[in-house]
Amino acid sequence: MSDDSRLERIMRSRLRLRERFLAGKAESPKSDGQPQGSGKLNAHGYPSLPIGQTESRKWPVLDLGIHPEISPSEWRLKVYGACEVESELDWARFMELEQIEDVSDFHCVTTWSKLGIRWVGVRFLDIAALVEPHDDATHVFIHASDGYTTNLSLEEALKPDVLLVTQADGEPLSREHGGPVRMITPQLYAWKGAKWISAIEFLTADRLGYWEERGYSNTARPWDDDRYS
Ligand SMILES: Nc1nc2c(c(=O)[nH]1)N[C@H]1C(S)=C(S)[C@@H](COP(=O)(O)O)O[C@H]1N2
Ligand SMILES: [Mo]
Repeated sequence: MSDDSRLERIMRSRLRLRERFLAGKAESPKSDGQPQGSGKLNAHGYPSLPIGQTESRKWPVLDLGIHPEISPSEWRLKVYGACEVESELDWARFMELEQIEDVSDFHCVTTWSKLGIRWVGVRFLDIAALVEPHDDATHVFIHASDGYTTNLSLEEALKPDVLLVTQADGEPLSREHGGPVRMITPQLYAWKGAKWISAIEFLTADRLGYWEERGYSNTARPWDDDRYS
């Protein structure tokens, strides 16, 4: 396939995914409806401190206790499942994708929130477009190098602030926070964002991840106090 037609297909896939995102937004009045919380409104018009959360100045480390040591040159991201083409990105290819700077908040279900982290990373949507997800793909299952997994509806994953980040507050993302690359999901509780991300799997039906199987909410909306199922 020529580079031109490949690019064209990625662009078309990107536009289709964007339509999916917009359609999903209209269908989820709960998350975009009556957000509960306090504090200044954030970029989405939501209170910066969701109901039941307290601001933390420090950024705590929370995980299963395994901190894989992965150098950027060793890091790989597999993208596969219900999609037209499969892909394996290395650091160099990842860095060629559009690098987004964004500021967003981080809400842990254990009630701390870290506000205003400055991130650099690549939009989930741009990575998804590379593999041209099938129209019947409804969810993504995220795999991490410590064995952790988490699941998201495709509509949530396609939100423009969902990034695979390599920097936080001007520094390379540290190993304990999931470096070299982790995902962030600012509009959901932070367990939906896998540290040490290793693979993105497109699914045609939902499949519960590590915490979702153990009683955490599948939808995980901080402004609905939507912590456990
Ligand atoms: N790979 C991996 N990602 C993970 C976890 C984990 O155990 N392993 N824990 C999740 C949980 S419960 C939270 S609150 C955040 C914590 O991220 P932090 O340690 O950078 O604060 O990472 C999420 N992502
Ligand atoms: Mo968490």
